[in-house]
Amino acid sequence: MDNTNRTTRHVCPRNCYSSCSILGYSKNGHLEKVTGDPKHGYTKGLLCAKGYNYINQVYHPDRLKYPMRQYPRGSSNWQRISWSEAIEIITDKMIELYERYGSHLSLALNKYSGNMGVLHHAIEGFFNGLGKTSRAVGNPCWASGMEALYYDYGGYQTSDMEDILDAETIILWGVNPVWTSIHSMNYIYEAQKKGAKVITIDPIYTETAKKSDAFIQVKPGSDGALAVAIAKFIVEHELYDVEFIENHTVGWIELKEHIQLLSMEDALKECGQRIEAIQFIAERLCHHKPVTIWIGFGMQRNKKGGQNIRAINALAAMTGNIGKKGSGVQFGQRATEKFTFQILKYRQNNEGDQKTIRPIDINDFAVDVQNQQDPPVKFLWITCRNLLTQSSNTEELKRALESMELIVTVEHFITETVQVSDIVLPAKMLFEEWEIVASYWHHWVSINQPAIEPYYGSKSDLEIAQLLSQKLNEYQDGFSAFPTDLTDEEFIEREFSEEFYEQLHIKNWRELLNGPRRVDVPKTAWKDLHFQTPSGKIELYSTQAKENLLSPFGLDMMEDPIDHSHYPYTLLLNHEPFRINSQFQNLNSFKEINQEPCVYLHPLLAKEKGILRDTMVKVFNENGSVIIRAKYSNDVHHQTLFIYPNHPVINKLITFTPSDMGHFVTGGKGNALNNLHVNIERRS
Ligand SMILES: Nc1nc2c(c(=O)[nH]1)N[C@H]1C(S)=C(S)[C@@H](COP(=O)(O)OP(=O)(O)OC[C@H]3O[C@@H](n4cnc5c(=O)[nH]c(N)nc54)[C@H](O)[C@@H]3O)O[C@H]1N2
Ligand SMILES: Nc1nc2c(c(=O)[nH]1)N[C@H]1C(S)=C(S)[C@@H](COP(=O)(O)OP(=O)(O)OC[C@H]3O[C@@H](n4cnc5c(=O)[nH]c(N)nc54)[C@H](O)[C@@H]3O)O[C@H]1N2
Ligand SMILES: [Mo]
Repeated sequence: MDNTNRTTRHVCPRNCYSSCSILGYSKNGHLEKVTGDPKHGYTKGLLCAKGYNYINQVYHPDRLKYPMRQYPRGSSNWQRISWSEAIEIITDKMIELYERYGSHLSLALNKYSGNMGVLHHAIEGFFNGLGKTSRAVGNPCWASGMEALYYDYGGYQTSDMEDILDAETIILWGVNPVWTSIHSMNYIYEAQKKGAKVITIDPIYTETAKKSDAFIQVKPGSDGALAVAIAKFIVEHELYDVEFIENHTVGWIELKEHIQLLSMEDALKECGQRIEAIQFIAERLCHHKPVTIWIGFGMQRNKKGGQNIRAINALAAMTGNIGKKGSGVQFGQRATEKFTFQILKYRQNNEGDQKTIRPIDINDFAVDVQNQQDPPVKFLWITCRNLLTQSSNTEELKRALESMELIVTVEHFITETVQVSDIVLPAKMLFEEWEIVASYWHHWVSINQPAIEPYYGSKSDLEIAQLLSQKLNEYQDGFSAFPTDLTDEEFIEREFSEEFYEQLHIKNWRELLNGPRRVDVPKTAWKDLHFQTPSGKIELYSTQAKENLLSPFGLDMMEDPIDHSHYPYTLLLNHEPFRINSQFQNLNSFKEINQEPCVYLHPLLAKEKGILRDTMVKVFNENGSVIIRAKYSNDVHHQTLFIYPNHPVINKLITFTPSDMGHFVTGGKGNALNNLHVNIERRS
């Protein structure tokens, strides 16, 4: 490409709060160094340990170089094949299935968040351009929380993190930014220096809790009960914000009546707190304003996850902590996603904008893919997804995959998912392709340009979609509507509208090459106090929730009808510092840190169970068991177990447990991964 020194702009496309803008330095076509981009107004020139390690990922000795075919599937007998052979095998199968079934419904796509860039939607665009196909829908990450926000506010906004500098109280509710969102910590530390008090609410005394001024250790899933207790205290002592409630909420009378019927004693028992803790939080919410509450994604991966988030939203609303600088509920936003998403919109002529999807639940994929009959799914395309490590019900999933006639995975490495595929296609990494990424947390949009030639024979997901389209159109003109004649840059161009340019204060997307831009949205979420709900106000009583057979009340106590006495402990698998989901673990520097997975338990529980420190124990439930080393920890709630580092083998304990919400806004219920009930015993 170039034999001189080059500096190029990139953006980390991983599923992460930070979406860092990166500068790449290359020499003679070799990437030499990466740094954070100081022009990024949120990350301010800093990366994380993984980001600084990108060069080791790009030139990793295990990185895939060429398309390969494994025969038979699962044998590890991989043979290198050419791109044209690969595309021919794949398109031949697509055509064969089309001729057999008279539709493309036997083709399924399972894509998720390995790369969050807009151009990575190309494969979905390609599937759309075929006609109706089967697709993984729903969201494994934040579905129940998003639906809760939808009922309460009608939409999704966050405040800039600078806003938190005005907070007097910061509540980190089920979020662990020291591990999962390190750039946020600088803002939190600064707020602390200015006098803000930070309270962390978590079943684990996390690294974030250790940096906080107060820590409330809750039982997993009991946040709704905790919120009910706090709300009852506020009502009893008439501490609520009458003016805010009257002007900006609906349903207060109904909600107030409802929570008066709920028992304080039950609520305290459920969350395992004393009234002093309740009083402390209530007083912070009412007398030490403004209060910012940050709700993490971890706490809503629970059967009650959606309702628990509604409860926290209600607390913020009844105390008037919304819409003012330094206050608000932070979760995630969609306000910066202003792309045209033209990349998804290439359709067969006769289909217009009709739905082109036969949905398969992404969270219950193992079961739901087998439910699809007439025709059954016979071809599976997996991309940006490590299905075998990031799904529930993995044993069932392996069985489900057996009935596929062709499985293709697009990847960087031989992952657990690649091992059960027939063909693997090597994907470009960020330093080799064009891309644009908008954050779901802060408000910055960044561009990614190629710095180096593609690694050996790797291609971008977009190029792969185009190759498929081209080959299918040789079979029959117009068989695929996905364009084959546009360059990456032309695809980018089509993602921007005049309105989006105005909001970024640029005239052309190439100006992003000078540095990331902030989308012009208010710095404080819901600053205008105009909500997108049917009433235009915060809905403490939601008719929409009621219509969807959920509790209409923003605060409620939810019963769990299942008897967990055989599996009385909750096993948490939290997101870890030296990986993003399943990515980066294979870097040498992290392999040393992420060594043997261990289960952490409270010494009192260990004593009760006769478990000695550092011995092997059995962790089990109705789905199976794992043998693992036990470590004592005073940081873990006494009814909770914590496994660190996470290991795919633990997934066999997890079947899909739907959370209460998610279907209405994402097409599938959330995944209550943190409702993993187990038992533990000495290894006999
Ligand atoms: N047990 C358990 N399961 C979980 C979770 C958990 O905490 N525990 N968390 C859940 C959550 S919150 C999430 S968000 C999901 C994440 O689920 P996934 O999105 O599946 O997870 P990742 O590991 O981030 O990415 C998947 C793969 O994408 C590949 N990849 C990266 N870039 C590209 C690219 O440009 N092209 C292609 N084709 N591939 C690429 C990576 O190499 C990686 O193997 O997992 C969910 N599943
Ligand atoms: N380094 C790193 N960063 C990441 C990721 C990663 O894997 N590694 N993943 C990215 C992705 S996809 C996501 S979704 C986010 C996740 O990042 P976070 O939003 O921080 O979510 P988690 O780490 O899943 O869980 C956060 C905390 O919730 C607690 N928790 C679990 N259940 C409950 C509960 O019922 N109540 C309460 N109060 N707390 C509970 C856990 O103990 C944990 O400390 O991070 C993103 N950033
Ligand atoms: Mo996630």
